[in-house]
Amino acid sequence: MSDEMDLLIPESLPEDHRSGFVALVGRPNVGKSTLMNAYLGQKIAIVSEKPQTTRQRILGILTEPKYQIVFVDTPGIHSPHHLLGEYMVTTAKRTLKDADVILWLVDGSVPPTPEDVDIGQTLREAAKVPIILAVNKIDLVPEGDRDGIAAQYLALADIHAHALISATRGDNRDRLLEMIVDALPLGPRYFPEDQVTDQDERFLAAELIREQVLRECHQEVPHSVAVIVDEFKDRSDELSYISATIAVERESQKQIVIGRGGGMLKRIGQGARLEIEKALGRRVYLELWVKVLPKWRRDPALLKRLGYVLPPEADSKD
Ligand SMILES: Nc1nc2c(ncn2[C@@H]2O[C@H](COP(=O)(O)OP(=O)(O)OP(=O)(O)O)[C@@H](O)[C@H]2O)c(=O)[nH]1
Ligand SMILES: [Mg+2]
Repeated sequence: MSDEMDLLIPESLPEDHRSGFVALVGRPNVGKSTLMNAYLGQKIAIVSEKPQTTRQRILGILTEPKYQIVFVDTPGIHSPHHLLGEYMVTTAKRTLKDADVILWLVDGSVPPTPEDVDIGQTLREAAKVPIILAVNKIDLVPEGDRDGIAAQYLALADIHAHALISATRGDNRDRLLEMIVDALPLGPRYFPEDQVTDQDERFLAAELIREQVLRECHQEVPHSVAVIVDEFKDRSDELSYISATIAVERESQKQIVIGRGGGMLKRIGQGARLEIEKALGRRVYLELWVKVLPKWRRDPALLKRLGYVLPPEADSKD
């Protein structure tokens, strides 16, 4: 071991300690956030049946005696139709450049889509680190069809290793984790061992509210929603007060989110309160408001105000 390595690795860690950033990338809805949450054993990133759930880069830090994996969950890569979408795709692509390992997740219950082909192309052009392919949702695929589907994805990029997994049921999740650790470089812990994410409680609360909107509302409404936490106060050790605004793009969407007699907003609030209480480990008093911010997804100033700010660029160009 070199002198330089000795400096990087504190004595308490084994000599072969591995660490690094693992970019979780793929098209929307393939199960990236589900897989990260499964490895962390808690809800770090919100999950929904609808595509384009994750909008920002979210870290999930898994620390074990022999390694520290920093998962970087990213928005699904797609063809964007507005500035928010462009922001999401750029965020995901920038993450590729900072990664030590790329974990490319695909939906094994369907053959590759044009978006998968494009991502394969991007990876062929941009990736300088090992790419591990995880063919997810195999619980939905008859055993005899699995290898055939995997072969179609394997042909799309230069793949270092691959696994057929089910993020929800657990098939091959441990095997995949071993592959990730094996592909990581030797290195120190980048984060304290008890830190699991880079998100603060305000961001988490906003996301858990948005998750309920995704669950309860349909068509274009979930995609037109942003959540801002206006106030977050600890009233005591056991109780926090949170006041948040659900921003939508049009008056008609506001009516849908409020619902008849306020019923929809009440359901969103009840669901979110339970999730936030679970995440924070204390009781929460949650107050929700709904406001129209016209065309916020196309407005650079509003995007910034809502917290959609690009992560710094690693290299010269996207
Ligand atoms: N059957 C099955 N469903 C899964 C599996 N993994 C994830 N899902 C479901 O797929 C849907 C999308 O999961 P997410 O984790 O939100 O997907 P994502 O890739 O993070 O999506 P974006 O954030 O939109 O890019 C959810 O309904 C999950 O429950 C799996 O292994 N099997
Ligand atoms: Mg996600």
